[in-house]
Amino acid sequence: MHAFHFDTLWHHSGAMEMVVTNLSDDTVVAPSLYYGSITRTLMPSKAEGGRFVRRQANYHEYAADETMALASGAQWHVTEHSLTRAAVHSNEGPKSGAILLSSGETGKTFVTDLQAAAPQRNEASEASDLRCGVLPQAQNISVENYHAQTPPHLLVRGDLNLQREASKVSALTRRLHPLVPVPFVLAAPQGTIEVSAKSSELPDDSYAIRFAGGAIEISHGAGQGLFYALVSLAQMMTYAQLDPKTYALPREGEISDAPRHGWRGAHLDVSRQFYKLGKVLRYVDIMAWHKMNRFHWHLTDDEGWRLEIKAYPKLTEQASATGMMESILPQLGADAAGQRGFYTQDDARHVIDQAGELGIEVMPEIDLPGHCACVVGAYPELLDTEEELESYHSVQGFGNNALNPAMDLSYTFSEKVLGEVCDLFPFDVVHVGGDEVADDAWMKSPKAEAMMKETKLKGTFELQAHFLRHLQQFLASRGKSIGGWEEMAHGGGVKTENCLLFAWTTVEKTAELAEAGYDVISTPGQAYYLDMAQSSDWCEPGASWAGVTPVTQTYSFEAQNDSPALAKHLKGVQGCVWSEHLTTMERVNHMVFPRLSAIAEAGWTDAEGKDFGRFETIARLMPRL
Ligand code: TNX
Repeated sequence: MHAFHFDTLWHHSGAMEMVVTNLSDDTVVAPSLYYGSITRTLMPSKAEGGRFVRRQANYHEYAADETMALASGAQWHVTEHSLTRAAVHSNEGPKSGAILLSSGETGKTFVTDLQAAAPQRNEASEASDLRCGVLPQAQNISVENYHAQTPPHLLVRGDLNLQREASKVSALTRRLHPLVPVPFVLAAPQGTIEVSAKSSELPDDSYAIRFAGGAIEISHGAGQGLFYALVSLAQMMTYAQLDPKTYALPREGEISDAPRHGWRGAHLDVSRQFYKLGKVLRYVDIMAWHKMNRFHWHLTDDEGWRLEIKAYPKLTEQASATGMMESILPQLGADAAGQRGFYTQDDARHVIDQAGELGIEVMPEIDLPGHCACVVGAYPELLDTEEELESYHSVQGFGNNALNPAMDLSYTFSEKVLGEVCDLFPFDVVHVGGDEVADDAWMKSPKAEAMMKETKLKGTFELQAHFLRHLQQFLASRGKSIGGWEEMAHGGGVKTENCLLFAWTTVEKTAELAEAGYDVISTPGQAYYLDMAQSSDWCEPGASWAGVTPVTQTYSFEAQNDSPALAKHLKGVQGCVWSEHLTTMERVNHMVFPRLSAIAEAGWTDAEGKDFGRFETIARLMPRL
């Protein structure tokens, strides 16, 4: 979060007004301010509200009076009348800057675009809900009388919480759409449309926006209601700038909105391809812009382990690398040098914090007991030494890649790893995979044979379920629920309490798991796997095991039907981004968008509100990775 927000106003008298809002909890005594601006102060300075300290080229510094105390939520205005030039574009004011505290520290500051003093006002146009550029579509839109030219900014006025949320959504908009003006400013010239907000009895995460009398009023429920209202307004402002023929800001009427599902997830496989921290953060931003709220971070798989675990340093020293000299040879997309990369626990905290600010919980996935080829490569003691090598193969072709439920070390390893994961990730579900163990795994392990004899457990899947039930108990002792793919129900399965399963192999699987009593997230390969090819053309990239998935199929899929079990147990929907084929960012963007936007809309908007034509028009404008 930014501790300060910095707006600037251009006055036609030739003065530039700098307005700093203190978004922190603390009163700040005698702050200074620096910024870089191409519209420069001409010596000698003629400033009001602050004392000119120094300038070097575009660097400027001003100090407040020594007795000045800037309370939390309060604003400090400095107006400079002596300038080298008249500003004629919004990028000619401060581009960057920060508050300098008397302690010598710098306060994190968000800087908006320079605003012109007299915002343009225009006359009206027609009524239609289609001109509100929001995605996912809001549940009820009843507005009219659009601005012929949407103003660049809205002035947000209210308490500290509202100022913080608005500044945060402006910063998010800037990251995703850097070429349009930020939607919300906290100081503006007279005549700028004002936005106010109040909390109300609306359900959690819901909101309403009223446009009337030249002002905008938000009312919102608890949770993310205010944030979602501001994101909707930010989208309307942004798309009115980007495509003014199609989108505009209304002057009259009301939007009321609430999410359809509690879980609106997006998954990212960072094992098959490693994506740098910045891309992961951007993925989280894009999710927030779509009002998605659960990031499923697939951190481990056969091809690479991506999370620092203090108890097992070789997981990141060795298991995070493929290459000619590594235990995992170069796989999909890497040259002979292989691929390496992982996130430190500090990196993970960075993602968790940014996601948290944007209303997103991060669910980590540590894929167990299968998909562990790189793990046993780094720690071969996890294998039963008497088990024949390559005695079974996973569907992806890895030999002996599953931790063996007959070995104590499998439990020690999993508990130590999951213990660190529980400490690191605050979200109450930890996903432990459970998928795609070969159906003959461990059947040639003498240790597994002995265990089966002793316990009467039969075959791979009963052994697997035994192991997973143990993990479920362990996680419960740490106050967490277990998450896993649908195979967690095999072989007798894990307990239905404190458990969330992800149905993926077929469209029917969601209801089957719900009928078996499991809470379930619907993510069928046939609709929501964004690695599936979008057409049957030879040159169209993607996987094919679940068929061809054009965006129309993703968009029209409905996870919910009349099943009473689904009414009780369907917790939401999720898009999965498996990365075997996503070898370049161009491919990622080609395959993930706009299908991820379609899933976001399925998670938020009731079936009656869906309309492919409307969706397609706005989906084109949504940000890419
Ligand atoms: C199945 S979905 C997998 C992944 C692959 C994906 C490719 C699941 C639980 N397992 O390991 O990446 O298919 O579409």
